[in-house]
Amino acid sequence: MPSQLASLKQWVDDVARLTQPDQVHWCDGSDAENAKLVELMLANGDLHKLNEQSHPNCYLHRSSPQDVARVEHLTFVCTTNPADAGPNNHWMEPAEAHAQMDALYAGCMRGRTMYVVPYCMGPIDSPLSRCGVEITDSPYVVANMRIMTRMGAAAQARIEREGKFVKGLHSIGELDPNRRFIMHFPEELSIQSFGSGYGGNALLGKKCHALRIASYQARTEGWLAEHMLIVGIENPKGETHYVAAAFPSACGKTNLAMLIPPEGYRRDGWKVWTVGDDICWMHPGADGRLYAINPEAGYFGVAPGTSEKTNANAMAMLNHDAIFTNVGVTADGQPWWEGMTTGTPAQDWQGRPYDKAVSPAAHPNARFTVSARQCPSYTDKAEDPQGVPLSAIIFGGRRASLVPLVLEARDWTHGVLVGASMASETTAAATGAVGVVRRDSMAMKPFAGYNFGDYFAHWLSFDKPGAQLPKIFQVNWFRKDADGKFMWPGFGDNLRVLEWVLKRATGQAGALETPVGNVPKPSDLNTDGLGLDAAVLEQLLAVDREGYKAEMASIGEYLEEFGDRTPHALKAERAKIAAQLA
Ligand code: GTP
Ligand code: SPV
Ligand code: MN
Repeated sequence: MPSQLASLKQWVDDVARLTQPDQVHWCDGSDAENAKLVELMLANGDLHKLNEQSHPNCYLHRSSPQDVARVEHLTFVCTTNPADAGPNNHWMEPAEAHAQMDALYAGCMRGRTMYVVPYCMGPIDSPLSRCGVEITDSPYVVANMRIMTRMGAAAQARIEREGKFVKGLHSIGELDPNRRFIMHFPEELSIQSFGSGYGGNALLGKKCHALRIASYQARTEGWLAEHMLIVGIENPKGETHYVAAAFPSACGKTNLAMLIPPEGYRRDGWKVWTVGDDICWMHPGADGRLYAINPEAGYFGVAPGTSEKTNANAMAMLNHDAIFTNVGVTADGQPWWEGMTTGTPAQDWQGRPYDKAVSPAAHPNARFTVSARQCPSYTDKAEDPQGVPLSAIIFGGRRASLVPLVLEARDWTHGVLVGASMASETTAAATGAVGVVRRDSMAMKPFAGYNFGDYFAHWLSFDKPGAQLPKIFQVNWFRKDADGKFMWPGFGDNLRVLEWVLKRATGQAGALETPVGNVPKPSDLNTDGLGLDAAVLEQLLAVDREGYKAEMASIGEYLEEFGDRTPHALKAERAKIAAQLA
């Protein structure tokens, strides 16, 4: 139903005048509305029905082959002062960006329906949640937003009560990579996206709102919007501790968030609870602890590599009511991707007969979209308006060498340096080269809506009298041996590392102190039943002093990139460690 809120009505009218749609549809989020959209998309080829017996209510979407990932080179943060966006972002002057976007939007929805999608990021009744409205001409985007956010009438009602919302305008345009931009105007709380239908470029509640705009808002309001999973670890005593972990795109958040404990741990009574798999909003509570909510309501997860062996919880949630984007299909219409242990692909992600020599069955960044509630390990705590208190924060990345399996920061300042210094190999989640090591502070390089120097200072500011901050750690599941094989088994066995992390956070485990942080001695980790070679474990936990001398020099250069905005305390912390290594 059209809104009575004047500012919302006015904006929708203005956008319709600019884009000239045939019709305007206000989304209520109902089942009936979704059924109509699915019918429309089956008819126009946006969706293909998958096998109803094995996968009821599941659909395949094949995107344009030129539109399969985020486009960081076309993503801009448009602040009045370029220094506020920082060297970590592409910047465009706001008036110029608006002129370019207006030219692209002019008449772009002729012959199309314009959907008005009110959404709430976070539980509808949480004071920590924030709302937005996305206008889009893509029914695929509407169907995804319905799964990924609290979308429809309830969100609209909250927006009308609050009178405040983030404005997101999206058109797929012609899906032409040369006419594509993802623009952010943090000072106006608005987003404008054109020319892509892919997740992070088009589902504006996700990276554009919940990270780029929200991180900017969070800085002025005293909280943090982060690219982190949130997971609860219940020990055999029945105590649950919550952990938030930042890993760059396609570096293991979804998998860690829904981890299945190894056999021995299960027998002893360990349980893992999923709160969120990609985004975490953290606010200091009255008791000084940090409380986290997952602003999303679904998972937009990487399909390749997901299997009964690596992530059985994900496999279980993908049997019904899911959208698959750019996966392969079997002859009987079941979704298929690399890493699956059963089935044979008949067609690849572009709908061609599968030929291993031509293309993998699934695009390396093929994705599934599914409601969070379908995950067997999902917990009601994810719906708690207060959020969950955090006991630890973990930073991690893909590092074939140098970075040990796990390392504990000495204090908050050191932890912020560890996060700021993160580096990781690039993945297929963004277009461009894969496997190149780059700095990716807090896994937020593509997502921070403002200057990283200011962002580091904001992180440091949480360390104040009365704060009961989580302990900070770093992990690396991706060390490789001389043959290029992963040295650590990963997945479920990562719980062995989380056990040490939580025992350290509560003062119950040993460690070896080194200049770069505290690492477990081999005997501090539970390796029962793992069958890991002692020499390999020793290598995984070793701190390579020579390697770290070079790393610290490189981190020093990196911190200089943000000039005066890099906090002095961070530079001093780095210098102290470099001196200890020398
Ligand atoms: P985004 O959704 O892009 O933010 O990615 P993510 O961080 O949620 O990554 P995800 O959990 O989807 O994992 C990405 C890829 O890494 C998948 O192919 C996984 O199978 C693989 N992976 C995840 N965890 C591990 C691990 O512990 N070890 C190894 N070797 N691979 C892993
Ligand atoms: C990521 O790239 O980090 C993702 C997928 O989680 S996207 O929604 O495209 O950002
Ligand atoms: Mn992500």
